[in-house]
Amino acid sequence: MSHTQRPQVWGVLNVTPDSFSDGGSYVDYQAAIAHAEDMLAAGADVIDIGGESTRPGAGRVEAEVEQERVLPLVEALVARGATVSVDTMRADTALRALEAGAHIINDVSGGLADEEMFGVMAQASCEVVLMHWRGHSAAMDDLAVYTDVVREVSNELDARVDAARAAGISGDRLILDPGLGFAKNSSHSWELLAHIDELGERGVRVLVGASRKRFVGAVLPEGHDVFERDAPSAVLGVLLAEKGVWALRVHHVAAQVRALDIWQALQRGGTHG
Ligand code: PMM
Repeated sequence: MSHTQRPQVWGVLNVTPDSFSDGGSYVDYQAAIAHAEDMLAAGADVIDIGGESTRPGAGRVEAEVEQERVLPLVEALVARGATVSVDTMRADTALRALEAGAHIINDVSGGLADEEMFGVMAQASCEVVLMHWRGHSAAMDDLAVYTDVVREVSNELDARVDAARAAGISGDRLILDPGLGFAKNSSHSWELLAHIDELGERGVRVLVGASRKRFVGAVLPEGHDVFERDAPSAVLGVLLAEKGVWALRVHHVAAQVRALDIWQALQRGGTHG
């Protein structure tokens, strides 16, 4: 079935020195705010702020460091009226982010990294992203072992949904994410995307973070610059919209927003503008 509903666009704000495609660019507070404002002006629905890199092989940062990076930005962007998501696996960071006004907690570990996380989420009324995850970045490439990646990711996400509900987080607050590149090689990620509609069949919203990832690069010429992945990522975002994906987490917001504009113009029969 082909879908026509426009997905949300979430702009990535990595406040880390070492994230994969944008590490170091926005560690400075003013640079981070300026980038967030650019993304909002370009049409981002949500700014997703992360203070801990999750690229393959990355080590953990201290909670205090993560919070020093993230919390001032949450406060500033909430004060500007933005919808703010915080990308964290730590319950304490999530709690402080919610106190600072964050609307969404994006836990790439789906509540597995910190046993206090679901309790914090249950006490709040925020939206909750549960991503498929098998282990911390330092070890995750070794965990990319599946016999049927679509079924296993689906089952493992179902288990997280059940655990979240049991902890008191209602299903309508949940957003599921297949966790592309997290304990997945390129073929795993492509296979998951080809079957992404199956994840949506349980009636829970689906978020996808494909932007600039390795598996996108695997289709492009060797030696390409990471920024050359933005246009292909935007095309992929449109194809995922047709498959009913509810939100796209992207680095280049303007590219994705324009690609969706073109898609909608085509839906309307070329009456755009
Ligand atoms: N990917 C990264 C970080 N956080 N959160 C969600 N929900 N989904 C993702 O796919 C995801 C994420 C990887 O790092 P990046 O910020 O460099 O894309």
